[in-house]
Amino acid sequence: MQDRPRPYQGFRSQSSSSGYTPYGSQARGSTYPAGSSEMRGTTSSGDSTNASQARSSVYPTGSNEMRGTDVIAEYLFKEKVPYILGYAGHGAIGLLDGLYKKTDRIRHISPRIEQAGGFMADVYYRLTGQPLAVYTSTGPGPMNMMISVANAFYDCSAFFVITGQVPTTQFNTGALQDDYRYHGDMSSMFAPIVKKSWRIRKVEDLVKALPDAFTMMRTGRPGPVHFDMPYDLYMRTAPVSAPDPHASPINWRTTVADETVEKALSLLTSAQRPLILAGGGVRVARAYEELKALAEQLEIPVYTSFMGKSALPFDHRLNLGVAGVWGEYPATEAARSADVILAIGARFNDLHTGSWIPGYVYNIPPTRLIQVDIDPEEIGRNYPVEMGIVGDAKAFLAQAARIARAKGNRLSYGSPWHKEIEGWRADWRNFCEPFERSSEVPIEPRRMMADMNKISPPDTVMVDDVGNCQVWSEQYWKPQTPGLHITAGGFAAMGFGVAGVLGARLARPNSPCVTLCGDGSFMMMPHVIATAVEYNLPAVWVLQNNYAIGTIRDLQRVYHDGREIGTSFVNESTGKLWNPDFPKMAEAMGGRGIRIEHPDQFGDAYREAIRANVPTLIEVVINRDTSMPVVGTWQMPPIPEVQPTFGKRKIR
Ligand SMILES: Cc1ncc(C[n+]2csc(CCOP(=O)(O)OP(=O)(O)O)c2C)c(N)n1
Ligand SMILES: [Mg+2]
Repeated sequence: MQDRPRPYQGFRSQSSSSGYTPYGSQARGSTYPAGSSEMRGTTSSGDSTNASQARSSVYPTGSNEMRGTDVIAEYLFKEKVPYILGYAGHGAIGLLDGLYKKTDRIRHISPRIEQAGGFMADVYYRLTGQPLAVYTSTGPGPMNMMISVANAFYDCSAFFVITGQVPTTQFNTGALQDDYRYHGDMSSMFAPIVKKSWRIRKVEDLVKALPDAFTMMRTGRPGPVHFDMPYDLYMRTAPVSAPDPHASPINWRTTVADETVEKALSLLTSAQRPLILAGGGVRVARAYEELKALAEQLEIPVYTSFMGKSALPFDHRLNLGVAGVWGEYPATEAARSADVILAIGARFNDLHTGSWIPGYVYNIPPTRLIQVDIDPEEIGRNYPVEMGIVGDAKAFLAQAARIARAKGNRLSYGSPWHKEIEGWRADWRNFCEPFERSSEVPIEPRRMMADMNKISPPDTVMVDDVGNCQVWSEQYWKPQTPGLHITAGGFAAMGFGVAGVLGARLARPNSPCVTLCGDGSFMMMPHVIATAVEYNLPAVWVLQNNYAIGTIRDLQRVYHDGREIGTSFVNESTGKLWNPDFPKMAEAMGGRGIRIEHPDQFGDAYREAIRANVPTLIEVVINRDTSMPVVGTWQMPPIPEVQPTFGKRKIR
């Protein structure tokens, strides 16, 4: 038994003595040579140039060897992975062969571009905690996938990515899609956007790599993992069987010392203006109940980062909403006024903190920060900490709630701090409400958001796309059920919501799944409507048409004195704003589409879209000049930062 194929050898020497014949029957025959001990079923003694004989020798019966593809398929079954998403190419058909006639055990979905499959898997994980498998062919396929992998990595979501590579016998040859000039491989390219990438170089490698990869993906701070898989290995065999998932997964949900928690709690409860910050880590850990229990026990108000939105139901009496540049005023005002903050799983990025400039969102110090994170690297990264605690959000919150209960730690509801906060809530409500009743044409975005909040059932999953559309969701979407708001806060790839909403539908087939997207972001992934129709995945795309990549246009208006270029959709010959006919696009792909120009039409259209349960696009022509209220700031260095348009900077 030859351990591994000999690179650069066998293939060439057997296909042609005088030269190298990468394609055609000779090459194919020589890849599965009669009598080779590498391949399953070596009994054929036929002419190696006969393609049909060569092919038949790859699928023998009665062998105790397994093809690489079968090892992978069997392992995915053992992990109970319900879906595999991807886009075929010559470097993936070997993988697909392992799933042939097995799609009753794992459903195969082929979106119209690799990236869409990644976004779907990302959202699926965020809703279920179950990683899906995602595959591509070689070369451009993996690179098309990369944006969605990065998007998941930045937001601590996870899926298993397997991308094709030239066969082990063709490295460094210049074979189709071989990165031979750098002798590169996809592992090098994926390295900064996955938790780990494995260079699989023989079938046997899969036996250890698969369980390791699945454990790593879900352990600690989750993230995607990647296999760089030379495509011959799908069809090659080895005397192995599919591994079992690790029997005793690593327990990282360990608690910290009780004394540490007690100290943190006493700091918090002896404060005048304490707050709890729920970051994305609370959502990743699904620590909703634990968060609620601790907040209610302590009677301490909770606010969130954008990634943490929906950690508590919007109407929970202790929930202040999101803080940040485009956050909600009560949360932002409270954050800059607090004297002690207990932050759980938050990264303190620029959009959340007002570019770290004191007084817009934070005053740390003097505000004292207790920062809990599963990743020690995050602690103290952007602000000094009074206490840094390495721990899992769920474990920590449960432990803290237990200790607080035992000690009877609590602030009394109705304290001066609570009263102050009530005042800020009222100020914000008074500011927002008139917009929510607006009958302006083109439509005021807050009016349509208010209608969506009224009409959406409590189990609606909202997947934001990226842009102003996302920010309208940040400030005005009201998640009723914990965990059902999803946004791309880290890498923020446009198209995430447009495609990701189908992943939501896979995860929650009985819930309305909605994305709020822009005309820019929709046009990055419009084909997803075809996928929705193809696989019967009804979703609702609420497309805010402002004939612009609005966020960026706004930045030009604010930071570049209105010098707009490259940010509006204009027909060059007419000079007029232009976009395609979005409803017609949806209809051409088998979905439904409707254009809404008057606010009074929106509610009925949205209600019907949710009821009808068919893929539906609602284009809403919004006022493109409505400014996003700024409650913090976001600086574009070196230009000085803008001032809030609601509330003001407060340096303590
Ligand atoms: C793939 C990608 N390209 C560019 C950007 C930069 N970007 C962030 S928001 C945005 C505008 C999005 O436009 P649209 O979807 O129409 O939303 P709007 O801001 O108009 O609501 C752009 C270009 C990005 N985040 N992702
Ligand atoms: Mg737009």
